[in-house]
Amino acid sequence: ADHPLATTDPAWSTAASPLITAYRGGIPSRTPVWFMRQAGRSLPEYRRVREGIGMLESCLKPELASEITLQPVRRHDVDAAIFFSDIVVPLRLAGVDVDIVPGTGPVLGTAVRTAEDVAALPELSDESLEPIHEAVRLTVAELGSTPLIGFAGAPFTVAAYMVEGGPSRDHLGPRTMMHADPETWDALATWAADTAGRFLRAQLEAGASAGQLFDSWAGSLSLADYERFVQPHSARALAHVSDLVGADGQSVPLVHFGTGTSEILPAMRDAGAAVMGVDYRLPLGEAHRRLGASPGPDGRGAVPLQGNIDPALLDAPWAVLEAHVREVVESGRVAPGHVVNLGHGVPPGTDPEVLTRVVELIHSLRP
Ligand code: 1CP
Repeated sequence: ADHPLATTDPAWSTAASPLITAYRGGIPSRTPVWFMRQAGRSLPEYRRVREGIGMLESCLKPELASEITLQPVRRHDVDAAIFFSDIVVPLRLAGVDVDIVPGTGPVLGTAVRTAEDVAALPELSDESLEPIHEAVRLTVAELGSTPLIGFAGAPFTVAAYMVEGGPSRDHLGPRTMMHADPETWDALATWAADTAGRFLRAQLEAGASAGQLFDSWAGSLSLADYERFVQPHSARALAHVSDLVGADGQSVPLVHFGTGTSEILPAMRDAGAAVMGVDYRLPLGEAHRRLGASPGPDGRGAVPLQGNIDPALLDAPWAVLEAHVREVVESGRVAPGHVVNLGHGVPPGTDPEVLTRVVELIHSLRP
């Protein structure tokens, strides 16, 4: 049976918002836009509240996480908030020894490499998710009809950090493990899928209106490896929340995103999310064509798209950036729905006034 979410108060309903309308393939009242990594170092107000507080620590203080989530909405008038957290927060909540090192990213106390390491991983409990519930409740109470997007890291991307013990460029460790020790890989990716699914479900049950699965590094996989070793686990993570329905009785929109995914986009869609995020490497028209050209096992072809302004152009002269943004909006018209975003996260050095101006431009273009 479908599981209705808590936010059924019509005054707070986000069902008619431009974001949710476009995610469902409808025509929104204005062209929706938000930015991956819209909260964070590009904002002086973020740097101020984060002073002297570690990254993971700030994710686990509900008032602070909520405040940081709201900052870019106030400043840029974007059409969604994305919950301020990180893909390794559920690992920390489960009891895994992990930290986010400034200038580096997630680092584990000990890498997870053997069957024994995987068997010893602690389970993420419902009680440990309470700070997440509370931060989301505080945030949606302030957001009103602006939707909050919850998220989780996909099993491959999270497992890549776990096997390597930290960031890596080519993700050799997890890619070797898939072939050299497929049973251990399967157990690790299953753990990562259930952990991601519970983390995402906590955010949606507490009031988030949509969810995004970040498989940021899936582009380092061949299509064959993606299909065999990754897609079933991403599908398992998404299945944790596929029974959830919003205030309008329709299922909660889920977005699936990675970088360098041009060759695996249809296979990623087949993991089950309703919307595909597209990185800056693939024009939206081509993404639409590739998805439509290979309808998956359930017959689904082209789907609503999210993307894909090249983050590099945020630092280009305005006339260059403006032409690019107009082209992205124009090319998105082929899809059944389009939410404008960047092709990856906001670079930390971005001038926030440029982002505000990009939002104004997008809102001035007919949906
Ligand atoms: O001190 C700081 O400000 C640290 C920088 C930072 C921030 C602001 C990290 C460390 N994580 C975050 C927040 C974060 N992480 C969000 C917030 C919401 C928003 O988008 O505004 C989100 C969605 C994430 C998710 C995340 N973390 C991803 C997936 C998205 C993506 O950018 O690809 C990944 C890969 C991570 C790992 C991570 N966390 C932080 C860093 C620097 C990294 C990448 C490290 C690497 O290069 O491998």
